[in-house]
Formats: sequence, C-alpha cells, structure tokens
Amino acid sequence: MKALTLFGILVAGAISIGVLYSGDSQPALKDVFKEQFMIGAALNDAVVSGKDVNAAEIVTKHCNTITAENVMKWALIHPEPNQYDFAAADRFVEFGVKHKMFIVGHTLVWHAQIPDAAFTDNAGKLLNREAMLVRLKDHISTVVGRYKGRVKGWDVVNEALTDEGEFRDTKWRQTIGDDFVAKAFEYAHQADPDAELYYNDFSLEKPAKRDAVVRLVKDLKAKGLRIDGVGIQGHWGMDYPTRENFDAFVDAVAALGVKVMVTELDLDILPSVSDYQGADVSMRAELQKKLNPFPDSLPDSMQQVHANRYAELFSMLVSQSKNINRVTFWGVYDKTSWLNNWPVPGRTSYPLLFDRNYQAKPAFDAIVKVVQK
Ligand code: 9MR
Repeated sequence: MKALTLFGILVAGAISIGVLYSGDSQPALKDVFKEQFMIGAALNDAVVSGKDVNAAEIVTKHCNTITAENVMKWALIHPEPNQYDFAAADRFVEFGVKHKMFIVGHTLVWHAQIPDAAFTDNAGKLLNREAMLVRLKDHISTVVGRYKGRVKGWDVVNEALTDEGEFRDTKWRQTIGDDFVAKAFEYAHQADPDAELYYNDFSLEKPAKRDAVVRLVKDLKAKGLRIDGVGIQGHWGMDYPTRENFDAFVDAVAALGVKVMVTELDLDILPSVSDYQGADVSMRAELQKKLNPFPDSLPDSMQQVHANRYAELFSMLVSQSKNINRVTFWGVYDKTSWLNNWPVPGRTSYPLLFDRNYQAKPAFDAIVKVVQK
C-alpha cells in the first residue's frame, strides 16, 4: 500500500513537471513569465517560411508574441512609390495567426530602411507637406488595412528623437514638419481602430530622451490621438541601463497611463567600439582581434558574466512588471542577431538566450531563476 502511494506521488509529480516543462527539461518562457509579461522575439523570413525549423521551434515553444524584424519596413513592403510587396509580411502574419500569437507590426514610419524615392516626386524633388502626407496616408492605410484584426499592435513611429531629446533631422521632418508623428498616429488609428499604437525608440532610459518621449506622448494625447504604449528597445549592455534610470523611465511613462514594452532586447558582451576610437590604422589587424575577442565560442566564465547581467536585467523588469506588458528579444538565437554585423561587420556576437546551435545558454536558466526564486 505504502509502495503504491509512493508510486502515485511519483507519477503525479512527473505529470505536473511534464505540464510545467511541456515535455522536456526546459520550461517555456511564456509560462515562466505568465504573471509578468508576454515574451516575444523578432522574426526574420527564414523562421516563418520554414527554412529555419529549429528557430521556429524555439519561438513556438517560448513566445506568445512576435515582431517582424524587417519585412514590414517601408523598403521591403513598399519598395517603389507605386509598388507594394506583401509576400514576406503575409508569411509573418500567417505564422503568428497559426500559432495564436500577439502580432506586432514594425514599423510604419522610420528614417532608415526607406528608399529615397519615397520622399521625392518623379523628377527627384523632395515632396511638399501635402504631397508627403498623401503618401504617408496611402502607406499606412494600405499596410495597416491589409492586416487589420490580425496585427494587434503597431510600432507607428520608430526613433524620431535624438539622445538629446530633440526631433531627429530626417526627411520626415523636412517634408511634413514635426507633426509627422501625430499624423502617423491619426492615420494608423483610422486604418484599424482596434489596433494598439506605439511609439518605439532606443536609449529612452537617458533622462533627456525620457523627458522628450513624455512630452511627445502628452502632446499626442492632448491632440486627442490614440497611443497605447511606449517601446523601449533594450539594446543593452553590461553596464547600462542603470536600474535607477530604467525605473525613472517606466514610472514616467506609466504615469501617463500608457503601457511600457521592452521591444528589442539583447545584451551585448563584446567590447565597445568607442573604447578603441582613434586607434592607429596600422594596427587594424590588432584592433580587429580586440573588437572580436571570441571568434569561435564564448568562454564559460564570460557566459556566466552574461548570465548574471541578464538575471540583473530581468529582476529589474520583473519588479516593474505591473507597468510592463511585453518583453521581446531582438532575434531568436545568436547566429542571426543583427549584432554580428553592427557596429562592426563580421564579429561573433553572443547577445541572446540561445546559442548558434539553438541550445539554451546559462542566461536562459538565469532569467528563469529570477521568478522561480
Ligand atoms: O535587425 C534589423 C537588421 O536586420 C537590419 O539590417 C537593420 C537595418 O537598420 O535593422 C535592424 O533592426 C533595427 C530595428 O528595426 C529598429 N531598432 C534598431 C534595430 C537594430 O538596428
């Protein structure tokens, strides 16, 4: 009898572990952080098209939200003024619908990854305000309209501010003026009244930029426009942001009654280029080595340093979770991260939770422990 009871306990234990760990030893991040925030990743076309099956498996197991890494940007979805190309964006949206994920569209208005021709007439002359507004409205109503009801949130405007808190000098500003931001939000809401609308930027934890984004959100609200959230990208490093700056940013945004999302999280462990600025050109080979110190693999000791910093960042995010509704990683695994090619091309970078062979890294266990403690 005793033996049977013990057996029963063991079986029940195994079943509950099985449920928690969904079939293998690794818990799904979307379950681990269920009480805190959604977990997402930015996807490239290989993931959704079936070319990168292992990456797709990671995403379907761990994520309940996805963002388009590139395929919805102007240059890709609207390559010529009179030509749209929806093939890749359609695949991305179908993937999200199939797996019942919260789909985020990125991004409607940005100064990068947009052809010059988007801002000019046939003769190559910069459009005036009226003509550019027509073009902006056409773009937004076409793209948002196509995915209405399926894409649940849009990064309407990306990176319109400088680190000093000014409007960045872009062709958007030169053609339309500073209210290009307000106009984009207005048109996006018209195109899908149910979609959530976000402003997205990096370094928002810096006080001058934080204050600028607060002004921006207040201004949009004062104009009666819908804005649901501010995305802080989260391309973070070993010593930034400070918890103090991050908390101040989250508190300031939450006080405006809008959500905070960490939209492009990765954690760079490679040396910063600015540490070597001004280095002698004759030392180029030497410099290459210094900037790319782990071309083959990351030593265990560094893995641990990276994992500890990830844990620190997640304890910061978890403690603010009542104001943060989504944490999205910028990529799925190290091999395809943008950081392999920025700010220096051809480095071997280690910013994500999964390594080049799709295996969970120490950083994965470290962030899980933050909530299991
Ligand atoms: O990850 C994207 C990379 O594949 C592109 O080459 C790059 C082009 O600028 O854009 C990257 O994504 C950016 C995102 O859209 C906005 N925030 C910064 C991201 C990293 O550059």
